[in-house]
Amino acid sequence: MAGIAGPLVFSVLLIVAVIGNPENSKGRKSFKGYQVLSVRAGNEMQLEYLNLLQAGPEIDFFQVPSLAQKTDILVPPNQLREVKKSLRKMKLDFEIINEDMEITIERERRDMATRATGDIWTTYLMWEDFELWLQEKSTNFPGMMELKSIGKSNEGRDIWQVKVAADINAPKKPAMYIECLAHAREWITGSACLGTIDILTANYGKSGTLGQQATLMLDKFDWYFIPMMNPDGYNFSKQNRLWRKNRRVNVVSSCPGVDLNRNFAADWGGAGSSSNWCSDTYRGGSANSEPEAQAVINAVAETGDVRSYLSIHSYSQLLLVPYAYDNVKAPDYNELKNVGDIAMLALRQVNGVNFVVGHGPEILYAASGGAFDYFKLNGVKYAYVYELRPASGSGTDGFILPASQIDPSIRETFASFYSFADQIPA
Ligand code: 0X9
Ligand code: ZN
Repeated sequence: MAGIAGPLVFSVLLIVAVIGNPENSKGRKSFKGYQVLSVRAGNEMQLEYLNLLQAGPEIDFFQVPSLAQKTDILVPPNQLREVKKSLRKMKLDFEIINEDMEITIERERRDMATRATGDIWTTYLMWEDFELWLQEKSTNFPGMMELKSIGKSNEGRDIWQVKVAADINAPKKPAMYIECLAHAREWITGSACLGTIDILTANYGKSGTLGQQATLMLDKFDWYFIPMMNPDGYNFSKQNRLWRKNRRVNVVSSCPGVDLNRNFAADWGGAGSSSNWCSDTYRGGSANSEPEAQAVINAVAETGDVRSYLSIHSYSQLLLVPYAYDNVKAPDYNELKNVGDIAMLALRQVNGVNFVVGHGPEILYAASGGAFDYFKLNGVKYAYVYELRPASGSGTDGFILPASQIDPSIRETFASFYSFADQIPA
């Protein structure tokens, strides 16, 4: 314990430190001088230290600390020296994978300014434009698409559900669900939902590969999308590009937000979640406490006969097979793993991008309260989590996926959705 004492004191200091939140001229949070360190924990003591660091309010963990993989952490400039010193003291190997996060964010902003607004294939649509796109698309495809508000967020925004069907007025078919943007900063996931809606509506009944795929998908199933599960957080990510949680106001702390992927009643309060409001994995006051989670739970229950629930996240290039909440595999794990392997083969065939398939707690970390575990526990057989591009530890910019990768990312993800539709019995 003596070895951990110094860093421990430092962690406590971190928790109590009052740290400014510098904003640039546009009211956006500035990440000037923030560095991303990629840290590898090799033993339990080092892991415990990372967990302590994570409890502090100002260090942003891009992954939950784990012995299974590297953890990328975002450190503000005024703590860099101390953090690096304490990591060295704990003999924790680390590598600086981003020298200044503000430069990365600024680059993205400049790049997006040069792109046509409203084109989901070449740019990220922010909250207003995202809603507008959904509304316009459903107006253009009234026979195939139904846009429905399934509830309101904490700040009163609609949580939209999009149903895409071969014939919207025909009797119901078995349902496939795809959920995106539970985590605000994972912008590419919103593109994956919108892109899939776009491909399905544009290609149903047509020839060519996409035509054949869209036709099989819609002849066999009805498709339901929750394209933006966390509209408040997503809207806020304009001001703070690395925001993750929703925007629930807390009465006893100045840290808002609940992690929606820790809030569901799937071993709620268990591994990989925090009771600390300021943590990025704060689980909320009780299971299913968040209106965004409730809306999705009710919508899925109302739809009924749901065959698959795909939670789309980023980043790391993974497909996670349930359960995530603990070191326990679903009884049909092997079957789901095989189906997932084939889907990721289809994904890889598009652009050669490799996704690793496996059990979350083994290849990533245990995480309770996740939406996909909740639906798996409640009778949806094919429940998975995607972690889209980029790969972790690849020296890239993590959540800030260049807009030039939206198009290829949508296409490869779509190919895997087709493969799931092809393999899953109707
Ligand atoms: O931590 C999460 O909620 C997901 N990762 S993310 O970086 N997008 O936040 C992973 C959820 C599923 N997790 C595991 N099976 N460990
Ligand atoms: Zn996520």
